[in-house]
Amino acid sequence: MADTLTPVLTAGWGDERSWTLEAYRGRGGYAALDTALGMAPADIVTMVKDSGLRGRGGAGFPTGMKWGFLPPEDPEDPKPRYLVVNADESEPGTCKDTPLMMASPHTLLEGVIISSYAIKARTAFIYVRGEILHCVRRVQAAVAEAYAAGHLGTDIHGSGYDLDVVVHTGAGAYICGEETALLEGLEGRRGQPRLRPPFPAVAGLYASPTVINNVESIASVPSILEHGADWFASMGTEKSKGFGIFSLSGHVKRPGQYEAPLGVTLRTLIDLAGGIREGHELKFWTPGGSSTPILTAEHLDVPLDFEGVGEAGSMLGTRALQIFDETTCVVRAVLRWTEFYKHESCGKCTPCREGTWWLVQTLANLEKGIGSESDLDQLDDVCDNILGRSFCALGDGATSPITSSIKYFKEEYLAHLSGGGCPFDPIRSTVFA
Ligand code: L3W
Ligand code: SF4
Repeated sequence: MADTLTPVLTAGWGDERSWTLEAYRGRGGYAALDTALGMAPADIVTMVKDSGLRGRGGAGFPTGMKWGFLPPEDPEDPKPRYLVVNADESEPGTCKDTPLMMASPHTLLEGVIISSYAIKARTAFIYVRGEILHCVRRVQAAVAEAYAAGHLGTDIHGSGYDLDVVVHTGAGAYICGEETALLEGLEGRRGQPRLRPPFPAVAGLYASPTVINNVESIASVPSILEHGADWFASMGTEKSKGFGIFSLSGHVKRPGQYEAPLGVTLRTLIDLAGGIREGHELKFWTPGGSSTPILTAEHLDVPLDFEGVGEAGSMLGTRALQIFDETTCVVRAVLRWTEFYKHESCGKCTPCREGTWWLVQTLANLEKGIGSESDLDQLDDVCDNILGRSFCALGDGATSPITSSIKYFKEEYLAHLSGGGCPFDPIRSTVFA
Protein backbone atom coordinates (compact mmCIF):
# COMPACT_ATOMS: atom_id res chain seq x y z
CA MET A 1 0.00 0.00 0.00
CA ALA A 2 2.90 2.35 0.72
CA ASP A 3 3.69 2.14 -3.00
CA THR A 4 0.63 4.25 -3.57
CA LEU A 5 2.32 7.29 -2.12
CA THR A 6 4.53 9.26 -4.51
CA PRO A 7 6.35 11.79 -2.35
CA VAL A 8 7.71 14.38 -4.75
CA LEU A 9 6.29 17.71 -3.61
CA THR A 10 5.93 16.38 -0.07
CA ALA A 11 9.44 14.86 -0.01
CA GLY A 12 11.49 16.48 2.71
CA TRP A 13 8.51 17.90 4.60
CA GLY A 14 9.66 16.00 7.67
CA ASP A 15 13.26 17.22 7.44
CA GLU A 16 14.60 19.51 10.11
CA ARG A 17 13.92 23.14 9.15
CA SER A 18 12.76 21.85 5.77
CA TRP A 19 11.72 25.35 4.66
CA THR A 20 15.24 26.81 4.63
CA LEU A 21 17.36 27.25 1.53
CA GLU A 22 20.06 25.12 3.13
CA ALA A 23 17.68 22.18 3.63
CA TYR A 24 16.24 22.58 0.12
CA ARG A 25 19.68 22.62 -1.48
CA GLY A 26 20.60 19.63 0.67
CA ARG A 27 17.95 17.62 -1.12
CA GLY A 28 19.04 18.77 -4.58
CA GLY A 29 17.07 22.00 -4.76
CA TYR A 30 17.79 24.57 -7.50
CA ALA A 31 19.60 22.00 -9.69
CA ALA A 32 16.53 21.88 -11.98
CA LEU A 33 16.88 25.65 -12.40
CA ASP A 34 20.37 25.18 -13.85
CA THR A 35 18.96 22.63 -16.29
CA ALA A 36 16.17 25.03 -17.27
CA LEU A 37 18.49 28.02 -17.77
CA GLY A 38 20.52 25.92 -20.19
CA MET A 39 17.45 25.29 -22.35
CA ALA A 40 15.54 27.51 -24.75
CA PRO A 41 12.34 28.84 -23.10
CA ALA A 42 10.17 27.32 -25.84
CA ASP A 43 11.63 23.88 -25.12
CA ILE A 44 10.54 24.14 -21.49
CA VAL A 45 7.00 24.99 -22.61
CA THR A 46 7.07 21.91 -24.86
CA MET A 47 8.35 19.77 -22.00
CA VAL A 48 5.56 20.88 -19.68
CA LYS A 49 3.03 20.26 -22.48
CA ASP A 50 4.47 16.76 -23.04
CA SER A 51 4.32 15.96 -19.32
CA GLY A 52 0.54 16.29 -19.41
CA LEU A 53 0.52 18.47 -16.26
CA ARG A 54 -2.99 19.87 -15.73
CA GLY A 55 -3.87 22.78 -13.44
CA ARG A 56 -3.98 21.74 -9.79
CA GLY A 57 -6.22 24.63 -8.68
CA GLY A 58 -9.51 22.97 -9.53
CA ALA A 59 -10.25 23.22 -13.24
CA GLY A 60 -7.53 20.91 -14.57
CA PHE A 61 -6.69 23.04 -17.60
CA PRO A 62 -3.47 21.83 -19.33
CA THR A 63 -0.62 23.96 -17.96
CA GLY A 64 1.65 23.89 -21.01
CA MET A 65 -1.28 24.75 -23.29
CA LYS A 66 -2.10 27.76 -21.10
CA TRP A 67 1.50 28.96 -21.42
CA GLY A 68 1.24 28.46 -25.18
CA PHE A 69 -1.73 30.87 -25.35
CA LEU A 70 0.54 33.86 -24.70
CA PRO A 71 0.59 35.98 -27.86
CA PRO A 72 3.94 36.25 -29.69
CA GLU A 73 6.09 39.18 -28.62
CA ASP A 74 5.42 42.22 -30.82
CA PRO A 75 8.45 44.54 -31.26
CA GLU A 76 6.04 47.29 -32.44
CA ASP A 77 4.00 47.04 -29.21
CA PRO A 78 6.26 45.57 -26.53
CA LYS A 79 4.41 44.52 -23.38
CA PRO A 80 5.76 42.90 -20.24
CA ARG A 81 4.62 39.37 -19.47
CA TYR A 82 3.74 38.31 -15.95
CA LEU A 83 3.54 35.10 -14.00
CA VAL A 84 1.01 35.15 -11.16
CA VAL A 85 0.83 32.32 -8.64
CA ASN A 86 -2.63 31.78 -7.18
CA ALA A 87 -1.88 31.02 -3.54
CA ASP A 88 -5.27 32.21 -2.32
CA GLU A 89 -6.19 28.75 -1.07
CA SER A 90 -9.69 29.11 0.35
CA GLU A 91 -11.88 26.36 -1.05
CA PRO A 92 -13.53 24.69 1.99
CA GLY A 93 -11.57 21.57 2.94
CA THR A 94 -8.59 22.43 0.76
CA CYS A 95 -5.27 22.31 2.58
CA LYS A 96 -2.42 21.48 0.21
CA ASP A 97 -0.89 24.76 -1.02
CA THR A 98 -0.52 26.17 2.47
CA PRO A 99 1.39 23.16 3.89
CA LEU A 100 3.49 23.07 0.72
CA MET A 101 4.48 26.73 1.13
CA MET A 102 5.10 26.22 4.85
CA ALA A 103 7.22 23.08 4.50
CA SER A 104 9.02 23.79 1.24
CA PRO A 105 8.60 27.34 -0.08
CA HIS A 106 11.71 26.96 -2.25
CA THR A 107 10.00 24.20 -4.28
CA LEU A 108 7.44 26.82 -5.26
CA LEU A 109 10.09 29.50 -5.82
CA GLU A 110 12.20 27.26 -8.04
CA GLY A 111 9.02 26.54 -10.02
CA VAL A 112 8.29 30.26 -10.24
CA ILE A 113 11.75 31.03 -11.64
CA ILE A 114 11.70 28.19 -14.19
CA SER A 115 8.13 28.98 -15.29
CA SER A 116 8.85 32.73 -15.56
CA TYR A 117 11.93 31.99 -17.67
CA ALA A 118 9.85 29.67 -19.88
CA ILE A 119 7.19 32.31 -20.57
CA LYS A 120 9.75 35.16 -20.71
CA ALA A 121 8.40 37.06 -17.71
CA ARG A 122 10.64 39.42 -15.75
CA THR A 123 8.27 39.91 -12.83
CA ALA A 124 6.29 37.29 -10.95
CA PHE A 125 3.69 37.75 -8.23
CA ILE A 126 2.73 35.29 -5.53
CA TYR A 127 -0.76 36.17 -4.30
CA VAL A 128 -1.07 34.59 -0.85
CA ARG A 129 -4.30 34.38 1.11
CA GLY A 130 -4.07 37.20 3.66
CA GLU A 131 -5.37 35.23 6.64
CA ILE A 132 -2.42 32.84 6.61
CA LEU A 133 0.08 35.38 7.85
CA HIS A 134 2.53 32.71 9.03
CA CYS A 135 2.62 31.41 5.46
CA VAL A 136 3.06 34.90 3.98
CA ARG A 137 6.06 35.39 6.27
CA ARG A 138 7.49 32.00 5.33
CA VAL A 139 7.27 32.77 1.59
CA GLN A 140 8.70 36.27 2.09
CA ALA A 141 11.63 34.82 4.03
CA ALA A 142 12.28 32.29 1.26
CA VAL A 143 12.20 35.05 -1.38
CA ALA A 144 14.76 37.04 0.63
CA GLU A 145 16.99 33.95 0.91
CA ALA A 146 16.71 33.33 -2.84
CA TYR A 147 17.71 36.92 -3.67
CA ALA A 148 20.70 36.74 -1.31
CA ALA A 149 21.85 33.47 -2.92
CA GLY A 150 21.52 34.74 -6.51
CA HIS A 151 18.52 32.57 -7.42
CA LEU A 152 16.50 35.77 -7.94
CA GLY A 153 17.36 39.27 -9.12
CA THR A 154 19.74 40.07 -11.95
CA ASP A 155 21.79 37.59 -13.98
CA ILE A 156 20.38 34.51 -12.22
CA HIS A 157 23.05 31.77 -11.98
CA GLY A 158 25.13 33.81 -14.47
CA SER A 159 22.58 33.17 -17.23
CA GLY A 160 21.79 36.79 -18.05
CA TYR A 161 18.16 36.20 -17.06
CA ASP A 162 16.61 38.67 -14.55
CA LEU A 163 13.52 38.06 -12.41
CA ASP A 164 11.87 39.88 -9.53
CA VAL A 165 9.27 38.22 -7.30
CA VAL A 166 6.64 40.16 -5.36
CA VAL A 167 4.70 38.52 -2.54
CA HIS A 168 1.22 40.07 -2.29
CA THR A 169 -1.33 39.33 0.42
CA GLY A 170 -5.06 39.08 -0.16
CA ALA A 171 -7.58 40.67 2.17
CA GLY A 172 -9.83 37.78 3.08
CA ALA A 173 -12.19 37.31 0.13
CA TYR A 174 -12.73 33.77 -1.24
CA ILE A 175 -13.63 35.25 -4.63
CA CYS A 176 -10.03 36.44 -5.07
CA GLY A 177 -9.13 32.81 -5.76
CA GLU A 178 -10.98 33.34 -9.06
CA GLU A 179 -8.18 34.35 -11.40
CA THR A 180 -9.61 37.62 -12.73
CA ALA A 181 -10.85 38.79 -9.31
CA LEU A 182 -7.32 38.06 -8.09
CA LEU A 183 -5.95 40.35 -10.82
CA GLU A 184 -8.38 43.08 -9.80
CA GLY A 185 -7.16 42.75 -6.22
CA LEU A 186 -3.53 42.79 -7.34
CA GLU A 187 -4.19 46.01 -9.25
CA GLY A 188 -5.63 47.55 -6.08
CA ARG A 189 -9.32 47.31 -6.87
CA ARG A 190 -12.22 45.49 -5.23
CA GLY A 191 -11.95 41.79 -6.00
CA GLN A 192 -14.66 40.99 -8.51
CA PRO A 193 -14.35 38.76 -11.58
CA ARG A 194 -13.76 40.21 -15.03
CA LEU A 195 -15.52 39.09 -18.18
CA ARG A 196 -13.57 36.37 -20.08
CA PRO A 197 -12.51 36.48 -22.89
CA PRO A 198 -10.11 38.09 -23.02
CA PHE A 199 -8.40 35.44 -20.91
CA PRO A 200 -5.47 36.57 -18.76
CA ALA A 201 -3.05 34.94 -21.20
CA VAL A 202 -4.00 37.67 -23.69
CA ALA A 203 -4.90 40.59 -21.38
CA GLY A 204 -4.26 39.95 -17.70
CA LEU A 205 -2.36 41.99 -15.13
CA TYR A 206 -2.19 45.66 -16.22
CA ALA A 207 -3.73 44.46 -19.51
CA SER A 208 -0.55 42.55 -20.31
CA PRO A 209 -0.18 38.84 -21.18
CA THR A 210 -0.30 36.94 -17.90
CA VAL A 211 -0.08 33.32 -16.89
CA ILE A 212 -1.91 32.46 -13.66
CA ASN A 213 -1.28 29.05 -12.14
CA ASN A 214 -2.00 27.39 -8.83
CA VAL A 215 0.83 26.86 -6.30
CA GLU A 216 0.89 23.09 -6.77
CA SER A 217 1.01 23.38 -10.58
CA ILE A 218 4.04 25.67 -10.47
CA ALA A 219 5.71 23.64 -7.70
CA SER A 220 5.45 20.53 -9.93
CA VAL A 221 7.55 22.12 -12.70
CA PRO A 222 11.05 21.60 -11.16
CA SER A 223 10.40 17.85 -10.84
CA ILE A 224 9.47 17.70 -14.53
CA LEU A 225 12.74 19.45 -15.42
CA GLU A 226 14.67 17.13 -13.14
CA HIS A 227 13.16 13.78 -14.18
CA GLY A 228 11.66 14.52 -17.60
CA ALA A 229 8.22 14.72 -19.16
CA ASP A 230 8.00 10.93 -19.64
CA TRP A 231 8.63 10.30 -15.96
CA PHE A 232 5.76 12.61 -15.01
CA ALA A 233 3.47 11.19 -17.67
CA SER A 234 4.21 7.62 -16.55
CA MET A 235 2.22 8.30 -13.38
CA GLY A 236 -1.50 8.84 -13.11
CA THR A 237 -4.02 7.89 -15.77
CA GLU A 238 -4.25 8.30 -19.51
CA LYS A 239 -5.73 11.81 -19.43
CA SER A 240 -4.83 12.83 -15.88
CA LYS A 241 -1.07 12.48 -15.66
CA GLY A 242 1.22 12.74 -12.69
CA PHE A 243 0.63 12.98 -8.98
CA GLY A 244 -1.19 15.34 -6.67
CA ILE A 245 -1.58 16.21 -3.03
CA PHE A 246 -4.88 14.91 -1.63
CA SER A 247 -5.95 16.59 1.61
CA LEU A 248 -8.08 14.36 3.83
CA SER A 249 -10.06 15.97 6.62
CA GLY A 250 -12.97 15.05 8.85
CA HIS A 251 -13.79 11.63 10.22
CA VAL A 252 -10.61 9.72 9.38
CA LYS A 253 -8.09 8.60 11.97
CA ARG A 254 -5.13 10.47 10.45
CA PRO A 255 -6.24 13.58 8.56
CA GLY A 256 -3.53 15.23 6.49
CA GLN A 257 -1.90 15.50 3.09
CA TYR A 258 -1.33 12.35 1.03
CA GLU A 259 0.56 12.65 -2.25
CA ALA A 260 -0.42 9.97 -4.74
CA PRO A 261 -0.80 9.41 -8.49
CA LEU A 262 -4.01 10.80 -9.97
CA GLY A 263 -6.47 7.93 -10.29
CA VAL A 264 -5.92 6.66 -6.74
CA THR A 265 -9.21 5.77 -5.04
CA LEU A 266 -10.74 7.11 -1.86
CA ARG A 267 -10.71 3.56 -0.49
CA THR A 268 -6.90 3.51 -0.71
CA LEU A 269 -6.50 7.00 0.70
CA ILE A 270 -8.78 6.24 3.65
CA ASP A 271 -6.68 3.12 4.34
CA LEU A 272 -3.55 5.28 4.28
CA ALA A 273 -5.26 7.68 6.67
CA GLY A 274 -5.87 4.86 9.16
CA GLY A 275 -9.51 4.29 8.24
CA ILE A 276 -12.75 5.96 9.26
CA ARG A 277 -12.77 6.70 13.01
CA GLU A 278 -13.40 3.65 15.18
CA GLY A 279 -16.90 2.23 15.14
CA HIS A 280 -18.19 4.48 12.37
CA GLU A 281 -18.75 4.27 8.65
CA LEU A 282 -18.48 6.58 5.66
CA LYS A 283 -21.67 8.47 4.83
CA PHE A 284 -20.68 11.13 2.27
CA TRP A 285 -17.59 13.01 1.04
CA THR A 286 -16.46 15.78 -1.24
CA PRO A 287 -13.90 14.96 -3.96
CA GLY A 288 -12.70 18.53 -4.42
CA GLY A 289 -14.03 20.83 -1.76
CA SER A 290 -17.59 21.98 -1.24
CA SER A 291 -17.85 23.35 -4.79
CA THR A 292 -17.91 19.81 -6.14
CA PRO A 293 -21.02 17.60 -5.82
CA ILE A 294 -20.86 15.25 -2.84
CA LEU A 295 -20.42 11.52 -3.35
CA THR A 296 -21.25 8.58 -1.07
CA ALA A 297 -19.89 5.21 0.08
CA GLU A 298 -20.91 3.70 -3.24
CA HIS A 299 -18.18 5.82 -4.87
CA LEU A 300 -15.24 4.52 -2.80
CA ASP A 301 -13.61 2.95 -5.87
CA VAL A 302 -14.02 5.87 -8.28
CA PRO A 303 -10.60 6.77 -9.75
CA LEU A 304 -9.70 10.19 -8.40
CA ASP A 305 -8.76 11.73 -11.72
CA PHE A 306 -10.53 14.40 -13.76
CA GLU A 307 -12.39 11.85 -15.91
CA GLY A 308 -13.25 9.26 -13.23
CA VAL A 309 -14.76 11.75 -10.82
CA GLY A 310 -16.55 13.45 -13.73
CA GLU A 311 -18.16 10.17 -14.74
CA ALA A 312 -19.33 9.70 -11.15
CA GLY A 313 -21.20 13.02 -11.47
CA SER A 314 -18.78 15.28 -9.64
CA MET A 315 -15.45 17.07 -10.19
CA LEU A 316 -11.92 16.39 -9.02
CA GLY A 317 -11.53 20.07 -8.07
CA THR A 318 -8.82 20.72 -5.51
CA ARG A 319 -8.72 17.09 -4.21
CA ALA A 320 -10.08 18.30 -0.87
CA LEU A 321 -11.51 15.07 0.48
CA GLN A 322 -13.79 15.97 3.36
CA ILE A 323 -14.96 12.77 4.99
CA PHE A 324 -18.24 12.55 6.93
CA ASP A 325 -19.46 9.53 8.86
CA GLU A 326 -23.02 8.52 9.71
CA THR A 327 -23.20 10.91 12.69
CA THR A 328 -23.20 13.94 10.37
CA CYS A 329 -26.44 15.64 9.36
CA VAL A 330 -26.12 16.23 5.64
CA VAL A 331 -28.70 19.05 5.72
CA ARG A 332 -26.72 20.90 8.37
CA ALA A 333 -23.44 20.40 6.49
CA VAL A 334 -25.01 21.72 3.28
CA LEU A 335 -26.55 24.67 5.14
CA ARG A 336 -23.12 25.52 6.57
CA TRP A 337 -21.48 25.47 3.13
CA THR A 338 -24.31 27.51 1.63
CA GLU A 339 -23.89 30.16 4.33
CA PHE A 340 -20.25 30.33 3.27
CA TYR A 341 -21.17 30.95 -0.39
CA LYS A 342 -23.76 33.56 0.57
CA HIS A 343 -21.15 35.34 2.70
CA GLU A 344 -18.47 35.13 -0.02
CA SER A 345 -20.69 36.04 -2.99
CA CYS A 346 -19.11 39.21 -4.38
CA GLY A 347 -22.51 40.62 -5.34
CA LYS A 348 -21.67 41.35 -8.96
CA CYS A 349 -24.38 39.20 -10.52
CA THR A 350 -28.00 38.70 -9.48
CA PRO A 351 -28.38 34.89 -9.69
CA CYS A 352 -25.57 34.32 -7.18
CA ARG A 353 -26.12 37.39 -4.96
CA GLU A 354 -29.88 36.85 -4.55
CA GLY A 355 -29.94 33.11 -5.10
CA THR A 356 -27.50 32.20 -2.34
CA TRP A 357 -29.57 34.32 0.07
CA TRP A 358 -32.72 32.37 -0.83
CA LEU A 359 -30.91 29.07 -0.60
CA VAL A 360 -29.78 29.85 2.96
CA GLN A 361 -33.30 30.90 4.03
CA THR A 362 -34.86 27.74 2.67
CA LEU A 363 -32.17 25.40 3.99
CA ALA A 364 -32.18 27.02 7.44
CA ASN A 365 -35.94 26.44 7.68
CA LEU A 366 -35.68 22.86 6.46
CA GLU A 367 -32.94 22.14 8.98
CA LYS A 368 -35.31 23.31 11.73
CA GLY A 369 -38.12 21.17 10.30
CA ILE A 370 -40.04 24.16 8.98
CA GLY A 371 -41.55 24.02 5.49
CA SER A 372 -42.87 21.35 3.16
CA GLU A 373 -41.64 18.92 0.56
CA SER A 374 -42.21 21.55 -2.13
CA ASP A 375 -39.29 23.48 -0.63
CA LEU A 376 -37.00 20.83 -2.05
CA ASP A 377 -38.38 21.63 -5.50
CA GLN A 378 -37.79 25.30 -4.77
CA LEU A 379 -34.17 24.58 -3.83
CA ASP A 380 -33.74 22.71 -7.11
CA ASP A 381 -35.40 25.56 -9.00
CA VAL A 382 -33.21 28.26 -7.44
CA CYS A 383 -30.10 26.15 -8.10
CA ASP A 384 -31.22 25.71 -11.70
CA ASN A 385 -31.43 29.49 -12.01
CA ILE A 386 -27.91 29.95 -10.63
CA LEU A 387 -26.09 27.13 -12.42
CA GLY A 388 -24.81 28.30 -15.80
CA ARG A 389 -26.36 31.74 -15.29
CA SER A 390 -23.81 33.19 -12.88
CA PHE A 391 -20.91 35.36 -13.86
CA CYS A 392 -18.27 33.06 -12.37
CA ALA A 393 -17.76 29.58 -10.92
CA LEU A 394 -18.64 30.62 -7.34
CA GLY A 395 -22.35 30.65 -8.15
CA ASP A 396 -22.18 27.27 -9.89
CA GLY A 397 -20.18 25.82 -7.01
CA ALA A 398 -22.77 26.97 -4.46
CA THR A 399 -25.38 24.73 -6.07
CA SER A 400 -23.24 21.57 -6.04
CA PRO A 401 -23.72 20.44 -2.43
CA ILE A 402 -27.45 21.19 -2.54
CA THR A 403 -28.47 19.36 -5.71
CA SER A 404 -26.18 16.40 -4.97
CA SER A 405 -27.38 16.03 -1.37
CA ILE A 406 -31.01 16.07 -2.47
CA LYS A 407 -30.13 13.42 -5.05
CA TYR A 408 -28.56 11.06 -2.48
CA PHE A 409 -30.24 12.04 0.80
CA LYS A 410 -33.77 13.24 0.00
CA GLU A 411 -35.12 11.00 2.77
CA GLU A 412 -32.98 12.83 5.31
CA TYR A 413 -34.41 16.20 4.23
CA LEU A 414 -37.92 14.75 4.56
CA ALA A 415 -37.08 13.30 7.98
CA HIS A 416 -36.37 16.86 9.18
CA LEU A 417 -39.87 17.85 8.10
CA SER A 418 -41.70 14.79 9.46
CA GLY A 419 -39.77 14.89 12.76
CA GLY A 420 -40.19 18.63 13.26
CA GLY A 421 -36.41 19.20 13.29
CA CYS A 422 -33.02 17.66 12.90
CA PRO A 423 -32.95 13.93 13.70
CA PHE A 424 -29.26 14.38 14.55
CA ASP A 425 -29.99 16.96 17.24
CA PRO A 426 -28.85 15.28 20.49
CA ILE A 427 -32.07 16.40 22.27
CA ARG A 428 -34.56 15.00 19.77
CA SER A 429 -32.15 12.46 18.35
CA THR A 430 -33.27 9.34 16.60
CA VAL A 431 -29.61 8.75 15.66
CA PHE A 432 -27.88 8.93 19.05
CA ALA A 433 -30.78 7.39 21.07
C1 L3W B 1 -6.84 31.03 -22.61
C2 L3W B 1 -8.79 29.97 -23.40
N1 L3W B 1 -6.95 30.53 -21.35
C3 L3W B 1 -9.54 28.47 -20.23
C4 L3W B 1 -7.70 29.19 -18.71
C5 L3W B 1 -8.36 30.15 -17.76
C6 L3W B 1 -8.01 29.51 -16.41
C7 L3W B 1 -7.96 28.03 -16.70
C8 L3W B 1 -9.17 27.25 -16.29
O1 L3W B 1 -12.25 27.77 -12.24
C9 L3W B 1 -12.44 25.76 -10.91
C10 L3W B 1 -13.91 26.04 -10.78
C11 L3W B 1 -14.14 25.91 -9.28
N2 L3W B 1 -7.71 30.78 -23.61
C12 L3W B 1 -8.97 29.43 -22.09
C13 L3W B 1 -8.01 29.77 -21.12
N3 L3W B 1 -8.40 29.15 -20.00
N4 L3W B 1 -9.90 28.63 -21.53
O2 L3W B 1 -7.77 27.91 -18.10
O3 L3W B 1 -10.34 27.96 -16.62
P1 L3W B 1 -11.77 27.48 -16.22
O4 L3W B 1 -12.72 28.53 -16.69
O5 L3W B 1 -11.99 26.10 -16.72
O6 L3W B 1 -11.80 27.38 -14.62
P2 L3W B 1 -11.55 28.48 -13.46
O7 L3W B 1 -12.27 29.74 -13.72
O8 L3W B 1 -10.08 28.63 -13.24
C14 L3W B 1 -11.63 26.98 -11.24
C15 L3W B 1 -13.10 24.87 -8.90
O9 L3W B 1 -11.99 25.26 -9.64
N5 L3W B 1 -12.85 24.84 -7.49
C16 L3W B 1 -12.45 25.95 -6.76
C17 L3W B 1 -11.19 26.11 -6.42
C18 L3W B 1 -10.81 27.13 -5.45
C19 L3W B 1 -9.52 27.35 -5.19
C20 L3W B 1 -9.04 28.18 -4.10
O10 L3W B 1 -9.54 28.14 -3.03
N6 L3W B 1 -7.99 28.95 -4.31
O11 L3W B 1 -8.57 26.79 -5.95
C21 L3W B 1 -12.99 23.66 -6.81
O12 L3W B 1 -13.36 22.65 -7.33
O13 L3W B 1 -15.41 25.46 -8.94
O14 L3W B 1 -14.59 25.05 -11.49
O15 L3W B 1 -6.75 29.92 -16.01
O16 L3W B 1 -7.86 31.43 -17.91
N7 L3W B 1 -9.65 29.73 -24.40
FE1 SF4 C 1 -19.80 37.48 -7.81
FE2 SF4 C 1 -21.23 35.23 -7.32
FE3 SF4 C 1 -21.56 36.50 -9.59
FE4 SF4 C 1 -19.23 35.23 -9.11
S1 SF4 C 1 -21.22 34.27 -9.35
S2 SF4 C 1 -19.50 37.27 -10.01
S3 SF4 C 1 -19.07 35.58 -6.88
S4 SF4 C 1 -22.01 37.35 -7.53
